Amino acid sequence: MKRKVLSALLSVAMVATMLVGCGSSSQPAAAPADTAASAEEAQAADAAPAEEEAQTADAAADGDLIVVGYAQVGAESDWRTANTESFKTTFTEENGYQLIFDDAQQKQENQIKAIRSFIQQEVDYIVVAPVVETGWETVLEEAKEAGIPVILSDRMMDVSDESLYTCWVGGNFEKEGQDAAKWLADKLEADGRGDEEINIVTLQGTIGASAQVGRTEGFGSGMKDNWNMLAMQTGEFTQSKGQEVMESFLKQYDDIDVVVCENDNMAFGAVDAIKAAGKTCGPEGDIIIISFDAVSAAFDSMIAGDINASFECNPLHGPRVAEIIQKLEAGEEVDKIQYVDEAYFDTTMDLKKIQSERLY
Ligand code: GYE
Repeated sequence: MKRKVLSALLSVAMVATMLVGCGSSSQPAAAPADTAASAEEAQAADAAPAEEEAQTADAAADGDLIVVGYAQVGAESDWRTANTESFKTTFTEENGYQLIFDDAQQKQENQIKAIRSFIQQEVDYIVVAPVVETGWETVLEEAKEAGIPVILSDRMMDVSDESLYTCWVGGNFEKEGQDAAKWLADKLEADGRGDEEINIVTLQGTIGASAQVGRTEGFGSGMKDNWNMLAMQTGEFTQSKGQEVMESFLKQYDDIDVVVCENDNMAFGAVDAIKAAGKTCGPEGDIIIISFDAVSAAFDSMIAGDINASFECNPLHGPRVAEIIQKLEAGEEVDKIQYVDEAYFDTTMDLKKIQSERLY
């Protein structure tokens, strides 16, 4: 563990200073160089698989692995599963890391507990995909006090003091919402329905999550005068809750034209509810389904003719966060806010081909 090595070096230096009297200052800057060397070793290990195990064991024994605590949201969706997988396959011992993974089951209090436990374990870096945007100041202060950098990934935090985290990497949720509204306007126009009254319902994500806030606001900003948002309710980003909320929307409104689902899994639930109610959806059906994430199962659903379009949100943040950590280890600057480029997919495209080339 780098922090322990560092504090051991500091204690040795302090004792030495005390023995020789005052004057010389300690040089703890040696520690990051050690870690950079271990990262190179890890890369070399990648290149020479035969030596890999021995080197990893050495790194572990020397305490040279970079210890990363990841406070993950939960396991609520396909997107989340792909995101967890991305971290678990990136932050391996072979790559020079020890990953401490925590699944907060979509509860902020669990994430706060996880962060506190990472601080107690003196990890080198804390990575958080915050369930919601607000309420993080106290625990981030504690991490700062302990000198542990906090990297945000996926969802954002809304904190008064931005120096409480090192940087953030993720999708541009507001843009995704804007793109979805623009896609709908273009589609309605192309279908000759540009001037028609259009009734929309939205299955929102976890309220207060930046993925929910951004998508709701982004879509809202693209609403046309002849579009009515009949209702918006959270489906907690899960298929079962999405289905439940859609069932209740269908009971309340018999003239829904469009369902905006703030992730693919809620869209799968919505499709089930619509079919169970004897209605049709998708490109050949009565109700247009717009979704977000573009996970592989959403391609299946579009190919099956159930969902019209899915706006991509890339979950493969493991390598991106690793790159940030390597830069920090090398003493380099990192960009505070790092957006990932994203596209969208709809049933006018060659979805089978596109799906076969995607990683999630
Ligand atoms: O859209 C959803 C997941 O924060 C971008 O969280 C992420 C969202 C994603 O549960 O499927």
